[in-house]
Amino acid sequence: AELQRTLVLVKPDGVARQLTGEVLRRIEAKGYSIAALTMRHADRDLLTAHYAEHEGKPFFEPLLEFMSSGPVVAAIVEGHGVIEGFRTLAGTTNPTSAAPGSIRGDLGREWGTAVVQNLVHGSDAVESAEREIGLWFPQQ
Ligand code: DAT
Ligand code: MG
Repeated sequence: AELQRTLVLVKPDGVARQLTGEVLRRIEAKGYSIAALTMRHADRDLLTAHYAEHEGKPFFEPLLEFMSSGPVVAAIVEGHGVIEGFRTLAGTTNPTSAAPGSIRGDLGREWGTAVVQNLVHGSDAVESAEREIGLWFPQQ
């Protein structure tokens, strides 16, 4: 697979639950490289741009509320096939049905909130990865 970059976020639930190290450990254990790393408390403008594809959906407002509820850790992760590879490490969106062995499957659960809180974000395509990296790491 081609050498790629992806944007990974440890979401506010992951940071609050002290799972940042566990997420980064799994990324590094897989053999991917962390090329940049930062912690920040995202504002509405950044999150609206980041999640533009979901604007207008019923979970959009709860998603922005959740994502701005605390700091997130953002990373640029590099590796061959890393875009698909990190999404496989993360597991499917809903932590209830995410496979055991994945981050969401092992560590996530449902909380009965209007938005699914699932610990991590990973870009889903080359174009979205580059767009998202530009938002979170404007200097890269
Ligand atoms: P993913 O994060 O797996 O790429 P997504 O891009 O479809 O999933 O959605 C972004 C986030 O929004 C997701 O991580 C959790 C939340 N979400 C998605 N679909 C949802 C739904 N039907 N109800 C509540 N929250 C949802
Ligand atoms: Mg997505």
